[in-house]
Amino acid sequence: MERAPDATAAPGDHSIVTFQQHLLQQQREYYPGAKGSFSWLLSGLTLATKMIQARVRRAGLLDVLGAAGDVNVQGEVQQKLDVFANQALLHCLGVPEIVAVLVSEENENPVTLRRSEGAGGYVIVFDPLDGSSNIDVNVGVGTIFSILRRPAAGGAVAAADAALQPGASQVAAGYVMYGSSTILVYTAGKGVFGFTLDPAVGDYVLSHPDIRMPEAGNIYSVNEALAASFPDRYRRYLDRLRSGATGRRYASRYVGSMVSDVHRTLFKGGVFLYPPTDRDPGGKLRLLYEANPIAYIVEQAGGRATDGERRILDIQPEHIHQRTPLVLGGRAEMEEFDKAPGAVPEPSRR
Ligand code: AHM
Ligand code: MG
Repeated sequence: MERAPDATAAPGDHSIVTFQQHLLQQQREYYPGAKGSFSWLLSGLTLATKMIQARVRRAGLLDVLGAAGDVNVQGEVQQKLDVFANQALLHCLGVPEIVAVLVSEENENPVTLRRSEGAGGYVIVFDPLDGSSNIDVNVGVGTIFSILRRPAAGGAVAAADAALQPGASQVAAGYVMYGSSTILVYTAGKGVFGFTLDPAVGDYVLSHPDIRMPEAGNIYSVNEALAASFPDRYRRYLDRLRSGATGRRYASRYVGSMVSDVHRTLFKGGVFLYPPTDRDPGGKLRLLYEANPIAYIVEQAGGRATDGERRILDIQPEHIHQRTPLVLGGRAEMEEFDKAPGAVPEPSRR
């Protein structure tokens, strides 16, 4: 895969493309009538993720400061990072002229912005810091987002319902992974693109144009400690992957941070699963701000994502915090899953 040159090593090198430039290029090509509000909204989103990554990068230091900060009246350093991430996104996206409703994993109810009639064409749904329980041990975490249009019925649609659209209606989706580098992976339905944050210039630079998932891989990714309570079909599928019956040899990798596990699956191929369990019979992951945006990216990269039975992007959500089982992977792994014998119980959704 072609990599962008080092932005700092080649002053004046015009082959460097920032995320903002990429958006403008795509708009010129596909949406010539666009008025710029979409790219404005994305610049708010990327600003928030830069603020979050700056905090994540100093997480261990902030813990030290946090102890001293007990005497600090501001109390800022005591904030948990997921609360900080949520506030950064709410702040940077709280533009009533562009955004009507914000839905966050961290907020029980949707946040409605006061806007004048006709303003605020978008609904943004996000998980501010997915996998945040891993932050204490320096494991990659991420922000996941999904962008929808506000339903045409305008003010008549209650805020709580504005986000209840199937994933197939997403205008754009992406995630930012705060890993060994900070990378933004993004789709607006015209392929998947990766932009690495260049700390020297403070901008996301196109590093992975047109990401395609390998058709077959050799990694499966699942929390195997829960396997005893997976439905039979999932257990048999995993048995087949382990036994070599598929004709391929598989290794197991599980970070427990969805963005990290999905990112690896996107680049190296294979399959990622979060099946129904006795603890979470409807699955653990959230449909609106975890499964949908990731499924959109995976499909755009040539893979598939299902809840074990249905295409994730076809599911009509009923609640903003609804959960779903999730199976996503490359063509070969998903075909094997389709063939695995045994019925999946109808998922009971929250
Ligand atoms: P979170 O949104 O509370 O961080 O939970 C979601 C995370 C995912 O990142 C990850 O795939 C999953 O939970 C791991 O769950 P488990 O520890 O049950 O394997
Ligand atoms: Mg999450």
